[in-house]
Amino acid sequence: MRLAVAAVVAGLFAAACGSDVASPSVLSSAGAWARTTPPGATNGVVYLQITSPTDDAIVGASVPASVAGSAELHETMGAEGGAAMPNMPNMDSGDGEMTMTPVDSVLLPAGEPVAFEPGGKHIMLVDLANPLTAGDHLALTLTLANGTTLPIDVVVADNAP
Ligand SMILES: [Cu+2]
Repeated sequence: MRLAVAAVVAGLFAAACGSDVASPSVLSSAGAWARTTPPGATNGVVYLQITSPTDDAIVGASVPASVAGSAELHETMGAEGGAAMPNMPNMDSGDGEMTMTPVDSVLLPAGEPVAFEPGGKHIMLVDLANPLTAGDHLALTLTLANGTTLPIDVVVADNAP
């Protein structure tokens, strides 16, 4: 799996060679927020946008134990392109939740903003210690393939800020 990711990163890098497009010089995130959760909810979700100056990948996420037991990189399945068409059948999987699956890594092509957003990629907070309340902040740390970590301040809100 890791080999396959490395191959894709290398391919993207090769494709970008010769381009004069200026890239941001530092890894940055923007608009990080987590959706409020009702009492008793076991999982939370974090959305954000992240841009890397070089080809890289997010390979892990973590939050303090006081927030949740773990943080996972997730991809929502069946919601990309077309699922929003009004005449599509309800994609409800039966248990009332969208179908999503954990992923090992999320590629960050150099200079290209990558969005974690409703209906797509997201960071799942598993086994919440407490409900997420609007206005709260939580500390999320992303780990990159190049070994660096990026601390992100996440604000809790009912909807995208
Ligand atoms: Cu999820």
